[in-house]
Amino acid sequence: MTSFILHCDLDCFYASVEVRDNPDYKGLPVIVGSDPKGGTGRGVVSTCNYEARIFGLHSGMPISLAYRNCPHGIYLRPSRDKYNVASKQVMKIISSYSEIFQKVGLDEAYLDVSSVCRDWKDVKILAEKIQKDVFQKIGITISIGCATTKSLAKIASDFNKPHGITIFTQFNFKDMIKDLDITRVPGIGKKSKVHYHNNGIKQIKDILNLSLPRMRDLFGKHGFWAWKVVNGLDKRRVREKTSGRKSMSQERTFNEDTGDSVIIMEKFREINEKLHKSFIKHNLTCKTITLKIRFEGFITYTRSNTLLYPIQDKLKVLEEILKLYEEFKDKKEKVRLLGIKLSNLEKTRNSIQTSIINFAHT
Ligand code: TTP
Ligand code: MG
Repeated sequence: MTSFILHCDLDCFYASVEVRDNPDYKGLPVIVGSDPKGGTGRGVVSTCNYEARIFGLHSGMPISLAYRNCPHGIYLRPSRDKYNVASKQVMKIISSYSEIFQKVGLDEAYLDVSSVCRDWKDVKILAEKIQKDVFQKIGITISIGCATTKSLAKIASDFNKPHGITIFTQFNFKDMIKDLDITRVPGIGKKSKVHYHNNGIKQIKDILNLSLPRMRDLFGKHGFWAWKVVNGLDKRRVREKTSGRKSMSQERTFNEDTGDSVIIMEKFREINEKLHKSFIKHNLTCKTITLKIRFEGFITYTRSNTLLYPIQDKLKVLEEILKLYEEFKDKKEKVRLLGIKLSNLEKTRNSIQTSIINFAHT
């Protein structure tokens, strides 16, 4: 099944919020950053709008240089509280379009819409709807990239900024990315670029022309990753929302402290059974299992194990708990309380509603 992944990135985020709140700035170059002090200021540009980018201004540029290139710009100090509020509002809107949502920083988010879209036409309609929704409700623009993997979706969102929607299908993505500079590949920055350039690799097509073993020979793990990205083989999943729940736990205090291993095992089973029921009900998996054990005299220990893969199976959870319990089983003291906590929760993939949301008509 084809995955449909969206990467949403707000356009010149801080500057967009400033222009929204001061309509007089519309159409003028707006720079958010430190005080330029007439060209002698220290510090850098946090961001600037696209009107300012025409003058060569960009994030991270010394504010003095920005001022020299664009003295007539509107220079503003950042109002972070305002940006935090706008970010929360935008994220709420984006996350309402799919349960599989991952926020990255203040102004980026991934959405897996595989279970709500049948084809790329649906994906486009959905992206347009999100874009419109954000603009109407929050008053700022967003660019959206749609592709089969997270990294390709990220490259796509940057493809046509601002206020763009770019779709890389499984059929056309190589053609769409081949002429881009290699620094568009997430992970290839200014430093690693030099190494690639020294080997004659400047555009994405130069990577596409190499085999995986060759890329690995030349650039090690880094090359392996870049090759996977441009060939659409980045398998990372969009982290799934867990309805805000971070962990699930249950604990039981024995009516009487006990050293009886049969009673202790029975209690572990009972707690695990209870947790498993909630797990099934909420379609959750966990990666981290924590044992809590309290002995007589209130001496309490917790021990955790984080697995490489999420689990839901109740026998597997019990097995992990018993492994953690090993350390305590020969203790002389009697046990007063036992607890299990499951954390690092994710929604299971098959739990995502398979019904197609008829977003085209809402
Ligand atoms: P970005 O998404 O990198 O940039 P942007 O949203 O301003 O512009 P674009 O249209 O290219 O996406 O960063 C998001 C916000 O993070 C940005 O508005 C300001 C802040 N930021 C800094 O404060 N310093 C920085 O160096 C960068 C890159 C961003
Ligand atoms: Mg942005």
